[in-house]
Amino acid sequence: TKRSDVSNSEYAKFVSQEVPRDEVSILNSVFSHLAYTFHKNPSNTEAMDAYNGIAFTIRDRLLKRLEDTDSHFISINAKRINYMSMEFLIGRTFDNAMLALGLRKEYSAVSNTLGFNLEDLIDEERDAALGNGGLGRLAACFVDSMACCNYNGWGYGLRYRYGMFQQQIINGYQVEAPDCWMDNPNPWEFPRPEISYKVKFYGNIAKTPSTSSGYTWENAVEYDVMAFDTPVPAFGTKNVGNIRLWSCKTNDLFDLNRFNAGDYPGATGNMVAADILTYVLYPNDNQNAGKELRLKQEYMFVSATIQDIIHRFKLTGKPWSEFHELVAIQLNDTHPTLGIAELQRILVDEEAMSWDAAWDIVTKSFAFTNHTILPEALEKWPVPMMGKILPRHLGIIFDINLFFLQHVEKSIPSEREFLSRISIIEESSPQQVRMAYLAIVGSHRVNGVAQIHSDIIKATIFSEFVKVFGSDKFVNVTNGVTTRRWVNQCNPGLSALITETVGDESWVDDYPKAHLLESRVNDEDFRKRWWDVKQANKLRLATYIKDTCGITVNHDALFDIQVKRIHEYKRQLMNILGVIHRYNTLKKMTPEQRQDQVHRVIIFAGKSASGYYIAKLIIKFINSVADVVNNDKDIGDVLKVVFIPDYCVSAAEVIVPASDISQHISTAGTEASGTSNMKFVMNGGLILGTVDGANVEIAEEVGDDQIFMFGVLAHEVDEFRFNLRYHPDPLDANLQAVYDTIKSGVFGNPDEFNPLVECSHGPGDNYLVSVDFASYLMAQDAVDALYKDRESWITKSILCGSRMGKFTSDRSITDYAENIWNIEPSAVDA
Ligand code: Z16
Repeated sequence: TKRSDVSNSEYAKFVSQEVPRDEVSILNSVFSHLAYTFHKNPSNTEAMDAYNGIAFTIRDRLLKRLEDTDSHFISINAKRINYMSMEFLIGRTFDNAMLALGLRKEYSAVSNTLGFNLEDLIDEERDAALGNGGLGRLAACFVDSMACCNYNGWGYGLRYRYGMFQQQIINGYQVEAPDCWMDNPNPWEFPRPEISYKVKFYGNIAKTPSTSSGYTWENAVEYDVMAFDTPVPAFGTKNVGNIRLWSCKTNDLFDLNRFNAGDYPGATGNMVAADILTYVLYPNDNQNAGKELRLKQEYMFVSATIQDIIHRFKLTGKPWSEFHELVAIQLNDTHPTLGIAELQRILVDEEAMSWDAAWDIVTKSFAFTNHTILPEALEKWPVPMMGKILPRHLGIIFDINLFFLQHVEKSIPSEREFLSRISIIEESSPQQVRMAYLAIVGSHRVNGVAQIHSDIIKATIFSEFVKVFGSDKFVNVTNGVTTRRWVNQCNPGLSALITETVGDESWVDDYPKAHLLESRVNDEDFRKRWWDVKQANKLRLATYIKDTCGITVNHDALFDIQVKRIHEYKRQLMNILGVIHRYNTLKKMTPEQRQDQVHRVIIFAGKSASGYYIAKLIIKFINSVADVVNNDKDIGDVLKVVFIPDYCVSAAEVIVPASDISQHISTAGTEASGTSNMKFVMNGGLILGTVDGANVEIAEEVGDDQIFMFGVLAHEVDEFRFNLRYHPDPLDANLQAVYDTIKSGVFGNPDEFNPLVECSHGPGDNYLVSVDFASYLMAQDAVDALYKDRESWITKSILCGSRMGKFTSDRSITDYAENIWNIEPSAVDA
């Protein structure tokens, strides 16, 4: 009773206080953290200390809001969205949080008082790089939008000790180094040791009458998995989001007896086995490596998350029949699909529910997002591997499949062939579990991430399931990006222009308002300032390039940027072959003619999966070409080629606002959506792209005239592939000339690069580089021509920037809320 007295009186008064927002109070709280959290005083405070001291005061403010948000949603019994993702590519939080709290000016003054520039302190923060690329960054944008739009949404993921590797470029080659992002204190996470669950692996299944299902999972190895919470600051609301990341507890796995006997490896063996589960993020984007440790990661993640969701549900005291009214679970790709089997297992084995009642709850709660049709990316797990690690889940998956196939047989009279095509179990040797099929069967909605992609999955990889479940189960939710980070934070110059035009900052969380920019397209003064903002951002990037690569580039040149994961389907190879063509063309000109050409800086950045041989060779090739071009006295400033190492979220924040043109040139039908395309256009860059992914919808929004599009269409790709194999056309003369240059040895040993020649023409040309090359060069010529006409260029840039309202992730999240989750927003302070 004493404890509850306290919470009713003094404590209640304490927590109801607003956290002070004035400069003096903030400064005092910074002093307090410097002194009592970090053992520092102003005379021995270095930049890192200042960052930490300040960040911890923001941490305090975020935690208060997180608690308020949570109590609010609990008090109104709000349905919770659980966004399950193996990846959250968050990047930095500091600047984002200051902007969200509306305290950036105050913190800037406080930094100055401590003797630092706020910008320098911002650079002290390490990126949280718990993701590979688009999929992980999308998850981070979605949690931002859920919070910002006042939805009750949490992200669930894994707390990897090592995130996406750091990329070094040594002698032109990618070299990977571990991402030791936990070496410094992390102000943005809250360890929650009291929130922990047991997760089991291995063992065997026993038939027992003691459970309602008749099965128990015995002799398993057990680990304790604990939560770490990462609050997600939201702009324009007091709601704060949360990403709950899991990690193993290892301390009680230390074997003191072995230690005392001098067996040190033996003493720590179990600790290591538990720790290693979340050691490292698998660095594959759109590629499935099929490693046993990855399966264990997926299960550990899924099991802790489902237990946590159930725990929270039970606190409401509601009956199981209302589970799906309080819980939605979104699967970000197939990586968390075991969650379906895990929830079914807990309900039938531990909660004594009948199979059918449990399955009804499962399918009403889960929904599945597909992000790719590339066959090498689709997850399949060998049945023997799954049987060893997760024996009960394998049994449940076989049962799910049995009931599913029985249902199909009854509802559509079908031959064996049809059944084996849609079976969750592939009859290969060994058999494989097709995770996407399990995700479809266990979900009530399946969505693609751009209209063209959603259409393609219904017509191709999932067409049989459309026959079984009907078309309505398959929907589209076009991706989006958060305008908080990708406009307001990364481009202060542009943000000031939008704010001035709109009249206030409301566009930051109501992005369609940016369309007002269009009304100023003929205003001379505005046009000049628009151009100046771009030039200033290009200067900022030029400085970054100088610092990271040692290359001097002229910021008056056209900045042509392709930054994304290195992958054959994204066709960085076509880009660099085009650069060689440009180089050849320039070399043939007189110096006067050359100076007349549009000057270009071609910028690449991106990581290759560590085991992806061709992608790594493409990086080396780009660097070899860059070396030659950049050191050619004839060429000078007319053409520069740059490969920026270690592309990451914080690098993107410098790169994206600085493009004149960015390239999104995947073979039609291969890029599910793309999201950087949206960021570039929001920041006033034009795009050069194929008719693929979200490029299609961007063109619809900004107008066909505003975008440079080229290349074959998705429905033509198969035929072109066939022709390359069996009836090849003669090789394009320009491409032949490029190959001749490579073979002459100017870029180094031509034998080394021969695999790239072989995979860009003829039967090896899977991604139709040779087919699209001519139209690509024509589109590039059109880019040059327009850039010479500066006034037309500025007009297009403004029109693009003003028409991107659709691509805020707030719209994506609202689509999910209305069409899949069936939830309403609710603000904590409303
Ligand atoms: C990924 O980043 C994507 C798909 C996938 O299956 C796996 C990973 Cl790690 C990307 C898509 O390639 C991209 O087109 C899309 O924009 C992004 O996911 C977000 O949907």
